[in-house]
Amino acid sequence: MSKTGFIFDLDGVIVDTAKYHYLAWKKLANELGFEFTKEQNELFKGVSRKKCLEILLDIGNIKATQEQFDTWMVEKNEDYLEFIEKMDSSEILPDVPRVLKFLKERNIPMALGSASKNAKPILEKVKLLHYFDSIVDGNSVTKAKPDPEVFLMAAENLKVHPSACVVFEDAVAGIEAANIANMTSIGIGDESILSEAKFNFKDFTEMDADFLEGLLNESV
Ligand code: B16
Ligand code: MG
Repeated sequence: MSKTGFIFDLDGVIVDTAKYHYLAWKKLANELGFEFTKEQNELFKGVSRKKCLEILLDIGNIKATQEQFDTWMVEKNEDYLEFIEKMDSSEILPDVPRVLKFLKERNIPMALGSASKNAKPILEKVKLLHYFDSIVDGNSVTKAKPDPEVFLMAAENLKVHPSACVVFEDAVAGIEAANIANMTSIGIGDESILSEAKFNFKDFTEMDADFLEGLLNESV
């Protein structure tokens, strides 16, 4: 079937916000008296803010009251937003604009499907918001990936059948969500980690126009 709707994850696909999430979580961990490594931050990719704090507190072996938990969530996000404030178009990952332009020129409906509650301001900062017909983010969904809710909602908003949708994802849970939604999953990143994806690319520089044409014309 030819593919008529395209859904993009945000962190790890369009921009690398993981490094800012890391710095903000590390600051909180250090304040609470323990270390948080870049390797541990890998567990946080594609995971909701609340779930991330639960994992962080497990790492530090810290029991929190509900009030402390809520305070730390706010504190981490405020620190994260300070980094976001300084973002500009130079932080867009390689060749993302080329792919967005290619699809836009062909009037292909496009959506964002992200766990982040900060997705819209980030897209505004890097000046890519205008490409998207729909933004489905952490504010719109109740179930986290690998639940397919985020992508099914995006398909519905685009008015495209799920089986005619393509999803670009950098997280294992996101690939799983796309597969459960019966969409064409495309892994962006390490192929050995994203092995469940239908197609794999290290990044968008490896994805040529023929491949994209192939998706549109049902020849791949
Ligand atoms: P926020 P994605 C995810 O983005 C990040 O990968 C993950 O580390 C973060 O915790 C989550 O967004 C929520 O972000 O705190 O901004 O709501 O990959 O789903 O675009
Ligand atoms: Mg991601």
